[in-house]
Amino acid sequence: MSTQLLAILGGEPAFPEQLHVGRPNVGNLDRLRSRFDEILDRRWFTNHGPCVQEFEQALAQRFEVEHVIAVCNATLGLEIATRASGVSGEVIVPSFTFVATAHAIQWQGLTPVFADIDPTTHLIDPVSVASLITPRTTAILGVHTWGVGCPTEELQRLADERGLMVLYDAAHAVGCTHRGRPIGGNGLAEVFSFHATKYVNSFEGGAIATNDAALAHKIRNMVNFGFEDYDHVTYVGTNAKMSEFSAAMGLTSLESEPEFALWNRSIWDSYREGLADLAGIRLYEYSRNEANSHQYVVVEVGPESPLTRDEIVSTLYAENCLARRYFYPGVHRMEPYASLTPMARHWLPHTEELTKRVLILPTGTAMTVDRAQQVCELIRSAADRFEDVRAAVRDAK
Ligand code: T4K
Repeated sequence: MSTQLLAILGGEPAFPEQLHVGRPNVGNLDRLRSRFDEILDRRWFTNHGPCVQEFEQALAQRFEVEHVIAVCNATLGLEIATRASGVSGEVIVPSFTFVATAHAIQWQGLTPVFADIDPTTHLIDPVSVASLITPRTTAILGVHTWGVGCPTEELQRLADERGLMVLYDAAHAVGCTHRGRPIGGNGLAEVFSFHATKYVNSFEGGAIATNDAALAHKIRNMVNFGFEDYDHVTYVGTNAKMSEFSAAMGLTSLESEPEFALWNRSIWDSYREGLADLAGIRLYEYSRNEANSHQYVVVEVGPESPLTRDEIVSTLYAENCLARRYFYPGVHRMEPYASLTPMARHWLPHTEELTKRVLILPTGTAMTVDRAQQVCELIRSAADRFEDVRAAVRDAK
């Protein structure tokens, strides 16, 4: 047991500086600076410049897909991928996801319909999906949550039987495999995020991956106002282009991905060791048969834990460890969805339960194995003194 008094009980915070979930990984700074200099010298800043082209090629190779179109963020990427695919009416999505997945649908005047998840994998449940299909359903938008591949075969079979399209939100899935292959080629299209907080980042950014040449062509035009060439517009388009500076960051961070992977893995191992045997605490395990970035250190706090998830988050916050509740309270409980589908909570029992249990711990290159061990010791100390901690959390409210 640690002898240091917990900050929530009046001690000094364990960490002088805040530990974040989502501190950006950078990679080789010198390489990044030289890329920036080249861009400035070239005076070519956007509109599918050489860095964006190089980034798209590198990603296509990495994802083992025919076509990759870089975009300015994954939210617009999802909007464009679904729009270019001809999705209409209702789209089935998990509620256990970042709100952007549903917003990308709703923003286009389509209707997201929330499916439940498998409580073990945290992934969209095909049985729940099947129960929600109506004559208005045209697509399923799965999410490879934590970079773990959805049950793609079951979803595709269901979609084929019912005449639906399948697309994937692969925002978490850079550097991850599914059934032994890099995520990127499933369904009609898959959409990745390179937001600053992601494992590989381009400040803001995303990419749409597809093996469908006609769809790729349409997406590429839509990303650039619908321009086919200088004077010729073929679709309603938008501006979702990635800038050269973003692509430079993306390329630099992609080059360092193998180091990020090893770093994250060692931190994840440290958490695994440190949290072992703690009552009611389950670390989400990644399959040893698949590659995973270990970008998400996902902890489930069950009923056997002496402290609730929220009490643990409050304890860690006091120590300057900004653990996060994902994806609380569930998209179906956020507006406008809570008002539009107030009954959704009744068919989402696993989502309702999981959003109360999950917390995410900091990792990435700004973290260290030692700090991860310290975080575990803090959780252990808090469990040992749970009555005092509970009272302190209550008093702090
Ligand atoms: N689909 C899924 C499944 C997603 O998870 C996401 C995004 C999307 C779609 C949409 O992708 P994008 O359109 O963003 O490309 C973050 C990110 O903003 C978001 O990209 C991400 N998912 C989501 C899971 O997490 P917040 O609300 O947690 O971000 P924020 O600002 O609180 O930052 C997290 C922590 O990181 C903070 O404690 C501070 C630190 N931080 C953040 C930034 C931006 C830094 O240290 N430096 C930074 O530059 O949403």
